[in-house]
Amino acid sequence: MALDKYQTGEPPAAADVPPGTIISPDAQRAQRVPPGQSRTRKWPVLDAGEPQPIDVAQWRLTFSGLIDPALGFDWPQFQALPRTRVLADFHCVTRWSRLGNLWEGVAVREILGRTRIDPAARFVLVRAELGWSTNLPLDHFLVEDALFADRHDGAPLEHVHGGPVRLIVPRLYAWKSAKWVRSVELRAEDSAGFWEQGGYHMRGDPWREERYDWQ
Ligand SMILES: Nc1nc2c(c(=O)[nH]1)N[C@H]1C(S)=C(S)[C@@H](COP(=O)(O)O)O[C@H]1N2
Ligand SMILES: [Mo]
Repeated sequence: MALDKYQTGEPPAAADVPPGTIISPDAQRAQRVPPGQSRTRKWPVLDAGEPQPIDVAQWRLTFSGLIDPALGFDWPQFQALPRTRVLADFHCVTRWSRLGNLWEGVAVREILGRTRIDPAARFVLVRAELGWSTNLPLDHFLVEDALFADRHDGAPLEHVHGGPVRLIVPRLYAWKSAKWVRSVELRAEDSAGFWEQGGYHMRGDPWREERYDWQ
């Protein structure tokens, strides 16, 4: 389903989206395209490598590090969690932005509300299939519009876009939104992920053009 009505570039009104949808702050701006970005209406596929299709019978999402207790979800357990819906823009550091994505899944807050976070936790390291990883500050992860998404624009998330489940962190560049997500570790110290080790920014705010750490 192509939800073209969300791709006008105009800020959506609450009445334009399904009831209960969180409209990400970026999508509420009058000017929705961050500096140095260009709009695309297509949805490019971008990754460092695509894993084999994932059988949900083998799928698992785990949370470890500075939390007590650690958490883990298999597919039926994940599907039984309370759901959320987020309308958000998606900004790739290679300079394309796709506006008006309707994501559905389970909020990061919903999951981390089920454990106790050690006050020393300040960063997260997110790991995905094929050893890929990305890091971000914990306070940028615990926002109300960050979620583990299994649906996009009304359809199950396609494998090439990270299905069955990917992370979506709408307020940061899209490389923080790990496709084929497997685990999350809460940490006291920051630890560079796959592209961060190659010089990409440890935070990655598109409105500050935090593309590379040397900027
Ligand atoms: N596992 C994994 N997740 C990833 C990547 C990757 O290489 N591997 N690339 C990131 C980058 S740079 C972008 S722009 C988005 C692209 O998501 P898309 O292919 O669904 O457009 O995924 C992000 N998540
Ligand atoms: Mo990207």
